[in-house]
Amino acid sequence: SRKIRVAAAQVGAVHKDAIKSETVKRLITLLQEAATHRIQLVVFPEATLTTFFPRHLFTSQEELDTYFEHGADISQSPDVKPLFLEADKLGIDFVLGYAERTPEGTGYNTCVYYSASSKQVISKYRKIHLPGTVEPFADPEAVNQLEKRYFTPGDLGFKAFRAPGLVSDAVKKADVKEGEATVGKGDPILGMMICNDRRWPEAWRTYALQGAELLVFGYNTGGNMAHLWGSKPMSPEAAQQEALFHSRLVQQANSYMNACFSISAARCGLDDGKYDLIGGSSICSPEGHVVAEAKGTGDELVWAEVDLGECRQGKEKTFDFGRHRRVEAYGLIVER
Ligand code: CDT
Repeated sequence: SRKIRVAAAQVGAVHKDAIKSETVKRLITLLQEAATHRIQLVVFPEATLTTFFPRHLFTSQEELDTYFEHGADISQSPDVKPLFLEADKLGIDFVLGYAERTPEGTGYNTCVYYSASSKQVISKYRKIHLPGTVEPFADPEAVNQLEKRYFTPGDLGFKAFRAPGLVSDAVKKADVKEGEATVGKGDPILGMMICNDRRWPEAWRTYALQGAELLVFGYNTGGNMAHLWGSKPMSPEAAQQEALFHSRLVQQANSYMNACFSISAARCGLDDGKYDLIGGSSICSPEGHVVAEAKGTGDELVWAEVDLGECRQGKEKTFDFGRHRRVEAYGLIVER
């Protein structure tokens, strides 16, 4: 067995004028709650540190830049550093989504994996599937989604990585048997995505091809964005249910089809009392079942003990890629 204790730290409303250091205090509170359950890994949402600013059109670069983290190392950002120090103190790994402005001036929608046992960021991912538009919608009432304006598509690919310190050396050794398929051995293999990426099977599969056992992602998903989805007109309540349904659908289906656990963490609630973001943070099993889910749309820790050994069933049988995939038939996927 490869048991680890993991959590999604759902984060409720963060208003446009929220003070970053105050928001970080909320994240620290969630981390401290995680410690009481002996959680080893906490996943925070996409762009956790601020309101979901791509809904607003900024004409001032200076104002826009207040929503970004600057510099090469997020763990040294003055407002965010206390979160890293707390994780060290508690011995908890975490994934944090934030808007990154590189020293060269490029904007990315980014997340990092901080390993408490290594005392450093061991992996970084930059969102590849950027949704929305470059220009604001003509309808001044429509909520914007200006990610294509503010961010550049990620340049780091979907690179799986091993997270040290989550399973003990004893477990790692006990798990290795002579002649066994090369899944589920050593440190857990993880992959990170951000929000819209979860709707793209290519993202999941690219990680699964690297043996990923646990995929994690944060999201900001509008609850009433029929104009963006192109769906038929519906009531705000129905639109929110539909958005939740699709979010859950892609997580459960892709966890199953890629024989991996997944953790999704929502930024949710009503930003500025009017911009609705769905909740629904959850943890899914490799058989596609929801093993833990959020009850509300505020700050909430959603956690479970998961046995990564359960990925074997799918990886060695139904979705044993080596035996069953037919790559000679898939060419179009990378040609178009
Ligand atoms: N943040 C993000 O990627 N959101 C997209 C859609 C915009 S919200 C209607 C998502 O896939 O949830």
